[in-house]
Amino acid sequence: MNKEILALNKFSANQKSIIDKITNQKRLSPNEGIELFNFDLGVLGILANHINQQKNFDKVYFNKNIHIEPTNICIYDCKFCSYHRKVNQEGSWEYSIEDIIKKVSEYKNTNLTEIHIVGGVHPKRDLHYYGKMIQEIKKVLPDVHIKAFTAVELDFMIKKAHVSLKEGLIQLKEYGLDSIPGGGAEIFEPEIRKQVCHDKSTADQWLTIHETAHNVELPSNATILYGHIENIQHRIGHLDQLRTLQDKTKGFNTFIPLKFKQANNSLSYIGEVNTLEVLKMFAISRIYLDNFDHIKAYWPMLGKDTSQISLSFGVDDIDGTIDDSTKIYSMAGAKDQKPSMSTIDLVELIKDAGKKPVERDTVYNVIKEY
Ligand code: V47
Ligand code: SF4
Repeated sequence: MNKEILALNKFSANQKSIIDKITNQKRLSPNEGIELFNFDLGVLGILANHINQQKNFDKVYFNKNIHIEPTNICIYDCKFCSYHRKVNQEGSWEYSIEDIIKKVSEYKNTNLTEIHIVGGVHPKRDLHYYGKMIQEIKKVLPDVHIKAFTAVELDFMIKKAHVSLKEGLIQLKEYGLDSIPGGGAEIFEPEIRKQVCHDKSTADQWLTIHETAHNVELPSNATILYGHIENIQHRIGHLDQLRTLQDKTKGFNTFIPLKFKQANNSLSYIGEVNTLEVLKMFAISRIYLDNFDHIKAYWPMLGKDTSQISLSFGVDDIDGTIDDSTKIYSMAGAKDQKPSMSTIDLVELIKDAGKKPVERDTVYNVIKEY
């Protein structure tokens, strides 16, 4: 770690003790996590980089994946969401299982390793509908890893099938589900959650679904949606609940901080946090979540430049090739309206940041080092 640069800064006694804890691999308390927001961004970068080096060396992971968004029809009304529509509303879509099979058939013999499936919560679709979708995909691409359905989608589809949560997750696993993405977490603090997504699964339900998934050996990811009406206490409270669950189950693969994007939704008036705040959030997540191996910058949302800079602020993963298969962020105003990167683009982006590109599968087995 660059101790000379740290020595150039002036720190309070509390800040010195926090730096000592970080360099001695000791866990920070929630109050110490909140204090991190008062640190200079350069210092946070040095500290986050130090931790990331210990966990991942110079490696930066990516994968070969596509997204499938089966529908944007959703019974809920999250205020930050630019993407959901009601049944028959202009701009709504629903792909049939046949449409989806046609799409995935294009990826035979392409070394695609992951299909990420996330969409709206459709009022008529239960776990057997989505289970059959997964089963059909696996007939075409038997070796692909299917990471599908946020806890919010799972909550609805399992209840609709009238089975217990555990039974529902086991049945989905039998259909071919391999892991669960991190969406739907938003912000756990109940008052803020009520204001930004009042009618969907609660924070406790999100946490219980992930805990139950881990217990039936379905690993998952975790997210936070930040940069809207929450404050830094809410952010650290959220990270703290994730850290506690990870201590218990060790089932989370990676943490993905999702910056609120403002276009075309009911919270547009708030605006967006700037790049400095994005980098701060990555660094603080890396420092606070001492039991998470990986921190991911999701490039279709952040853009390529910010994702590249984030690699100096504790991030060790930039997701995948995507192949222009997601609309969630382009509809919310992401710069890249047709997100796609070739393996060569990803490898160059990582090498140009002075890091070592590693292609991984969804659960971080190494496929190829570049
Ligand atoms: O839960 C919706 C977010 C999530 C906006 O596990 C928004 O690898 C910002 O699950 N601004 C769904 N964020 C996406 C998701 C995901 C994405 C990338 C990687 C992984 C993974 C999972 O998208 C939602 C919500 O938090 N979202 N609207 C918006 N306007
Ligand atoms: Fe529906 Fe998900 Fe959008 Fe909320 S974020 S309205 S659950 S599609």
